[in-house]
Amino acid sequence: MKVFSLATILLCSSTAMAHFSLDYPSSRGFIGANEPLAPCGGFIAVTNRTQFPLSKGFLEINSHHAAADLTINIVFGNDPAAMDFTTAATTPASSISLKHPGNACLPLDLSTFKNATNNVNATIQVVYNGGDSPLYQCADVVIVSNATGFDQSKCINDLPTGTGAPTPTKSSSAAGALSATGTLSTVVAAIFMAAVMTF
Ligand SMILES: *[C@@H]1O[C@H](CO)[C@@H](O)[C@H](O)[C@H]1NC(C)=O
Ligand SMILES: *[C@@H]1O[C@H](CO)[C@@H](O)[C@H](O)[C@H]1NC(C)=O
Ligand SMILES: *[C@@H]1O[C@H](CO)[C@@H](O)[C@H](O)[C@H]1NC(C)=O
Ligand SMILES: *[C@@H]1O[C@H](CO)[C@@H](O)[C@H](O)[C@H]1NC(C)=O
Ligand SMILES: [Cu+2]
Repeated sequence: MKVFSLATILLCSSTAMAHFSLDYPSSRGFIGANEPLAPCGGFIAVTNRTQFPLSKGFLEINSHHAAADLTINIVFGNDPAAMDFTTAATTPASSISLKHPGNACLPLDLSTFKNATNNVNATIQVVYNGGDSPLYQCADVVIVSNATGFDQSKCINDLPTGTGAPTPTKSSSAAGALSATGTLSTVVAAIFMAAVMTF
């Protein structure tokens, strides 16, 4: 496990290096030093909306901690206030435990959410905890049933399918939220981490 903590220190000791980035759908904005600022990493204004599919959507992130716990919240509406994010966080849309650094494609299926219907505006918030402090990124979206503008090719996992890509499991939450749990073996993560470090 030493390789994990060493890697974490190496990867996060530089302020120029992101702890994590939300790469798709487009983030409201990214400033590494501001990522700890809730609710959206220092970005308050709504930006261009990415079409997000009602069912079988995903978020693509790049994680720079050896392991991290993520919570995904969804706030419906055109211009949510900070309080709306706080409210949304009481019924998270998804919880994911990542056991590897690098690219990760996080499934997010909104089809069971009461307020998610065709042409509804929403903001997706990612809360990332890699062991230092909670970090925030947001993406403004429009939920659509026929999301031709959603780029399926952005779903990238650094590890081959079957060896630890995050997999959603239904939860029995009243909000109809999904949860997902990464199942990556620490052995594979350690090998991957070593490769990153020697690179
Ligand atoms: C938003 O979209 C418009 C139209 O596609 C584009 O002109 C503009 O540059 C975009 N703004 C940002 C911040 O991406
Ligand atoms: C869903 O919509 C209803 C009615 O518009 C609203 O009262 C409720 O707060 C919404 N729920 C969420 C999670 O936004
Ligand atoms: C969704 O937001 C866009 C601007 O981002 C706005 O033009 C549109 O009217 C909104 N849709 C609804 C249903 O309010
Ligand atoms: C989805 O949208 C595309 C482009 O807007 C359209 O060509 C296609 O017919 C639509 N498909 C369905 C099933 O509505
Ligand atoms: Cu960090």
